[in-house]
Amino acid sequence: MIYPVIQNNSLNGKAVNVNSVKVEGDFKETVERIFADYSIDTNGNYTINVKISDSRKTTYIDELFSLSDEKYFLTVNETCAVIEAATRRGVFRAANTLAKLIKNRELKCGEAEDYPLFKKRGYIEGFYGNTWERSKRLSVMKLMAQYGMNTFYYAPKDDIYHREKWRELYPQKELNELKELFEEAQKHELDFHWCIGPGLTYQYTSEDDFNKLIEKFKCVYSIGAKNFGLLLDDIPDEFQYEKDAEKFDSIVDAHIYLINKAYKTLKEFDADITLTVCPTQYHGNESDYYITKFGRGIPTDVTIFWTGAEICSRVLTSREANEFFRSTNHMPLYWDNYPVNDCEMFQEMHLGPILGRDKDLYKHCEGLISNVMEYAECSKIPLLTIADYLWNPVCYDSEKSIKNAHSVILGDKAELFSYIADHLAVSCVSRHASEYMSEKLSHIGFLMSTGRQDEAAIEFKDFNAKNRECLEMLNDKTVPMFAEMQKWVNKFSMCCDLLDAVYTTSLSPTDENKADLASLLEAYNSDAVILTGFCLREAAEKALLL
Ligand code: LTM
Repeated sequence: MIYPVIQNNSLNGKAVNVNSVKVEGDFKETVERIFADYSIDTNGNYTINVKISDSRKTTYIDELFSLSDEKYFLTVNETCAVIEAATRRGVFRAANTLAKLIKNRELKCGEAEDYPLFKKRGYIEGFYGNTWERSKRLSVMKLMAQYGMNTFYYAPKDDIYHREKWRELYPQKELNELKELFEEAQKHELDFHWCIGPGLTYQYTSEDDFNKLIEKFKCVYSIGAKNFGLLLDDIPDEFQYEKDAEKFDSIVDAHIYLINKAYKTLKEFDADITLTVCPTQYHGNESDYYITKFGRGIPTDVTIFWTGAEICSRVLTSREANEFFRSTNHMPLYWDNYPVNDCEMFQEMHLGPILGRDKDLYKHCEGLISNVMEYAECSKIPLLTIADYLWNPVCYDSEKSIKNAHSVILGDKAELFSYIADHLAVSCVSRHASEYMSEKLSHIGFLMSTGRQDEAAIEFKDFNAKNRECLEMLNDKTVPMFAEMQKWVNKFSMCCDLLDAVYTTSLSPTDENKADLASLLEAYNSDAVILTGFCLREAAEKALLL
């Protein structure tokens, strides 16, 4: 099975064994590069023929009643495969699918028709904390494009030129870095959106501030970017300058004034420029005064970010999205605060799959943009599940998707990794903690209390041996993801010791064993990093009472 799941797939005929390919037709270079990224030789003999056709078949998506530039068809037979699409982006998607099928040895004769259901599918660097390093940025971009995302928003809260020093133009070095990122996004068919967050110090009545803002947009425009974001989240919701308070009745009027003026100026400068805005009320009740007035006060082609009922929403529903549209005349573009783990969440590691987003949400919103963690490598895991959901929400299966994500990122390390991953899924989308460990401990407890000590011993030793094997693997810092997980790995090490002490004390509840267990438990509990759920503490406390 490849991910994201193909919409209509009848590639189920005779198996085709392909070791190398030869590309012919349109976008040859793009397709060859994609195959090279999967380490598939492009000097071979299985022919891949690319045809561009702008027909109803290659562009229209029935479920959406709209055209898409990402739809494609694949026809596979024993000697060649044909890709049909209307644009480079469609060919890009098709080539990734074909490369995955070949790489997984799953290529079979037949046909496939594929297209995404969410229009905008992507991620935003919109978190507080250390900004991603260059190489990590490039690596996440490439991977997410391979798995069907089409959008990237640049808005790191800790890029000083994005927020704190918004008035200052990027120095040449930083501008060059942005240019590289923009070009990389283009290469991978990701729409690049550059955002600015001036609201901490912006004076709405100041012509000077307005001109500085436009100059900043123009500075980034000079690298080729045309999709912009004006973010007014996490700023004071009261006026900071007397002149503003005199001119505007309320803060929302100032925001509408700024957005309309900026949008008009940018559009006059270049009609292709697009604008996304983040309101100061970006979550909650869709029909509150601020957000209703905000939406109705700005042009309908300006996109509005919305995080749902909460800042980090457990669910995103079609009903709420419809309500948002009814109030604001805009479909929301979800700024989905998952897997981000900044601010109060900094002790959590969010590695679980995306959950709780309605299957038909794509009909009621502009798209969904996931806000990532400061840990780029770790973010790849939940992001892969988000990419699956966004491409084909109807067939999205969170368990299969997360399993695939583990194997994409960790290969043959994936199985052992599940011993720590069991504990790292607690977030706004799920409260389930340590499900596997909980099952194990309760079964071992049952065996012990029914006099089956031998069976309990085997099961316990096997379980904690796997935990320790996992721990040893995690101590390999050459795996980029493991290096990022250090504080959770340290706590996992304490967890393994605690488990041994629980077992030893359960078998032999001497004062000495209990004292050892109590001190390990105290150390475990006083480390604020969040790892296991209640089951471990419960088992330890029970053993102490024996
Ligand atoms: O969510 C929004 C629109 N803004 C900020 C984000 O920058 C931050 O990463 C998240 C999660 O803490 N919360 C916010 O309010």
